[in-house]
Amino acid sequence: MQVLDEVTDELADLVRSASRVAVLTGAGISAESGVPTFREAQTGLWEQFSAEDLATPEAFDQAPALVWTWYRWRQALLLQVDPNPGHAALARWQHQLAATGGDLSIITQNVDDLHERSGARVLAHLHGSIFDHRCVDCTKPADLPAPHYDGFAHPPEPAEPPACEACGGSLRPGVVWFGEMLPMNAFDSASAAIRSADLVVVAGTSGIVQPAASLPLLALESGTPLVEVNPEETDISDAMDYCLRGPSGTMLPAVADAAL
Ligand code: BJW
Ligand code: ZN
Repeated sequence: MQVLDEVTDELADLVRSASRVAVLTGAGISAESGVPTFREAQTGLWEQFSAEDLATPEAFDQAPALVWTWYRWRQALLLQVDPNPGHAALARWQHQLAATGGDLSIITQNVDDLHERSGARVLAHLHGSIFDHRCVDCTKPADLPAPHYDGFAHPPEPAEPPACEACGGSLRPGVVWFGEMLPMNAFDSASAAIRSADLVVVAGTSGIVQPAASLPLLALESGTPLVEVNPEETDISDAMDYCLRGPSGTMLPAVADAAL
């Protein structure tokens, strides 16, 4: 494994020769847009909870207003921020490969839509979307207006989730909580993209949460090179061929430029 603080000629050659690229992204890629990562300390109403405490079906059962308001506030914040140069670099690289008969598959654990807003197509949202809602009882999807919160200020108090129009059950966000299955289609298409890639990039994830963290390791079976982009060492750094130690907003544009 090589730990790098810039794209070397060797890595640039590898990137330039890759025509089928799979990229797994995590919360770190949205950090430079002003979105807190999952394992950062919480503030406001949620100060005494970790995000892991809140992202469970049990938390929603026991404290629906607290959990619901957390998601509505996070939606509000997302609506007030923009994609950053890391998202833009992946979109640019994806368009460039598509124009030359190649492919770049974005597989994200993020529930935000910042890849899409940067002009990229996302193959798989492994953990769902924060902007989708469905009934906990009858599973009917529901459209809601944008939240009235200011995402840069904390709500003063928790609000109860709205009721489903069809059955009166509670609405919940369309995300995947701990202990829940990932959407099968997303997981299968992500596995296929990694198995058929000739380069796999992992950006902005701690590599802690399964089964997403194991997906890039499928590349080891075929000897496909693995590149990590992260300012910190992670749980999956040891499996990487190259670790670019720096923020994705700087490192991904450098990687995408090398592909030109
Ligand atoms: C930067 C940066 C910059 C900062 N540039 N980088 C096997 C072993 C052990 C446990 C399990 C196992 N298999 C399953 C489990 C249980 C569980 C699990 O993995 N637990 C772990 C805590 C150990 N997994 C599940 O429950 C999954 N379901 C499942 O397995 O179903 C099958 C099953 C069902 C029932 C019984 C048994 C099996 C579901 C997991 C769902 C995860 N959902 C969440 C919440 C989504 C909704 C929401 O957003 O609220 O997804 S949890 C949270 O973690 C979120 C994220 O997508 C996910 C990953 O986090 P991520 O993206 O890596 O963020 P961080 O914050 O951890 O890291 C940020 C990184 O960015 C850091 O490395 C920074 O250094 C870096 N960074 N600035 C680049 N500028
Ligand atoms: Zn319902």
